[in-house]
Amino acid sequence: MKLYDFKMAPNPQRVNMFLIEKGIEVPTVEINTRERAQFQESYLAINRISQVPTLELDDGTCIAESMAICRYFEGMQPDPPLFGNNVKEKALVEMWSRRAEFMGYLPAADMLRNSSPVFKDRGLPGVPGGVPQIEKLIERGRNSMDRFFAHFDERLGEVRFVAGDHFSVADITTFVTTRFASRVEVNPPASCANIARWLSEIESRPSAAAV
Ligand SMILES: N[C@@H](CCC(=O)N[C@@H](CS)C(=O)NCC(=O)O)C(=O)O
Repeated sequence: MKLYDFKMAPNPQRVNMFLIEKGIEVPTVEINTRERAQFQESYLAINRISQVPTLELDDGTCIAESMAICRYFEGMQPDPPLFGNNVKEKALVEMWSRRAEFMGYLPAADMLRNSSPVFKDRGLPGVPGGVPQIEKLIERGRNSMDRFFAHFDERLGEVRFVAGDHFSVADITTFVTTRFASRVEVNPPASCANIARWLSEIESRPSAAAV
């Protein structure tokens, strides 16, 4: 088994954080997307859309998409459960993971990819011919991030972890998103005391070192 990884990229970081929480070690191959390694012929055979991470199983099956990889490991090693303990928890983990991705991760990615010189002509991931940056997406991303922080602060005023009483993959996505947004100097406002409380708890977990 091999994990095609890029330690500084947020989606691989989600998988790495998940693996540390599970106590699972997997050999990795670094695909440096800044050096366009995702577009090499050899990697195209692993992931046709030139994105990281991808997990290659011993039988040659390639599983891409961070959450699909995490679900594979959840099935192989259910403890500790990170996708919820029962039907209700599983649904809540799904709900909050999707909100973290759509309200937080995607706008943060829009902001970075459409503003940073490093992402010039890389407005979307995995497109070999390039995608031009669109300046208007920066402001739209910032507005979405404001809504994301306000909504998650309210949530974390009611519960200890994003999906409820237990640490889950929803916390992983929310944490990686928060760190990712800080790269474009977008941080939770000082008024978000509940996010601050939750962040200090997540930062104290050994898995936070993956981010
Ligand atoms: N939906 C995919 C997204 C994967 C993705 O966007 N990966 C980025 C790194 S975080 C990438 O491969 N970027 C390649 C590029 O910039 O061309 C997942 O959840 O794994």
